[in-house]
Amino acid sequence: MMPEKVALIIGVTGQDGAYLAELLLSKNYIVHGIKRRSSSFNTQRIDHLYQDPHGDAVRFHVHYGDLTDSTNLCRIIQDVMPDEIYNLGAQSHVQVSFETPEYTSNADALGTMRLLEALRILKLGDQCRFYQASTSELFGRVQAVPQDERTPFYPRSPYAIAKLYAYWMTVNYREAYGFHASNGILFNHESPIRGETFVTRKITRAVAAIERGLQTSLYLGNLDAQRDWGHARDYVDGMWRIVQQDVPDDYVLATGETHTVREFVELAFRVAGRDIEWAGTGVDEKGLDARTGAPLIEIDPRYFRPTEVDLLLGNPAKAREKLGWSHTTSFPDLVAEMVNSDLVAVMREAGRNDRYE
Ligand code: NDP
Ligand code: GDR
Repeated sequence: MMPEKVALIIGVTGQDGAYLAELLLSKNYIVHGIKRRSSSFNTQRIDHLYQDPHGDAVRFHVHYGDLTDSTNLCRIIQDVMPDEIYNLGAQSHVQVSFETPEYTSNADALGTMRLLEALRILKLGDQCRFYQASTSELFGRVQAVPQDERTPFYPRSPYAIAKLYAYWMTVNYREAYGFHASNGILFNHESPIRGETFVTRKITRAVAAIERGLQTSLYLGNLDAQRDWGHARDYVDGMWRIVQQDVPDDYVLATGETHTVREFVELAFRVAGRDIEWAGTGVDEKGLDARTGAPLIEIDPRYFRPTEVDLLLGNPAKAREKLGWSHTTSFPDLVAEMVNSDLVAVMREAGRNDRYE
């Protein structure tokens, strides 16, 4: 058994927060998370980890907080006295960041500064390790293929620009004040609990709904974007490994494979037993059911971004060598797990679970 450590996860209600909380609890950590107040429930991904706070030996605690509120962050850190902070909190949707650039900068850029500054004010910089959720979006208009820790950044959205600030603040607190602060530059990672407006989950939910007769077609944007997609479960293990290193540093986590959105669509429908044929070009392109000719995929220009990131392909050699990390879930297994999970989920939501579980 490892010695008992205390971790604080900002963004514990998100996809990665939920997987990381599970991982750390399995490693005997006491885990604290920060959740935002919301008018409807936002804790579905961590409800299974909930422990009655009135009981003995509670190991999972959730506090109300927000990256835009420095005094709240300072107080929580002072109360919790964490050994490790994982900053996974963010307005994390690239397209939404074009609509909300000020809020995205406040939460994603200044929020990171607030956490680092709280550690400095509380004089905890030498005892609390810090992980920053940096992103392959930093590479944006890519300057080299594949991308690694030395590839120059060229961010292409308010989200990526806010994350660039957070990346450099993390490096700066490491260099200026000797913090154990590290960036994980993570390429896209997905799972059955991925947010439903990211393209992978949007596709797998639609495939399931179409398969169950609850929906006829799906509108998408740029089908030719290429992403290096892995499974979130593998990536939270990488985050933990980064924080355990004696010397803080920055690491790319990626699979080293890239696929188009179009390939993701084809594979997801194939898992559900349908083949897609493409017809037309540009915004008139359609994905047709190869057997019936029914249009399953249509293009909606609303989903095109003002500036796109065309091709992401990571080189995880440094993580492999120094952290002993590599992904374990293949692209086809990831797609299959997501589609199969959504086939069950959409029927449960429609109140028809008895027929499919
Ligand atoms: P999610 O969008 O699923 O989760 C984001 C989390 O941040 C949620 O818990 C959300 O709360 C919380 N949050 C949002 N705004 C604030 C705020 N103002 N104050 C406090 N918390 C806030 O993202 P992922 O789990 O997919 O990603 C985790 C982190 O990793 C993010 O920072 C993301 O930008 C980054 N990243 C993700 C990658 C991926 O492919 N998934 C790749 C590279 C980086 P709520 O539930 O209430 O919305
Ligand atoms: P991304 O993920 O922008 O890479 O950011 P997303 O799944 O939103 O987009 C991937 C690619 O698919 C194209 N696309 C669509 N995207 C969405 N959301 N909806 C559509 O209908 C659609 N059609 C085509 C996009 O144009 C894009 O090229 C994710 C987030 O998790 C970030 O927080 C994280 O930093 C990066 O991954 C790495």
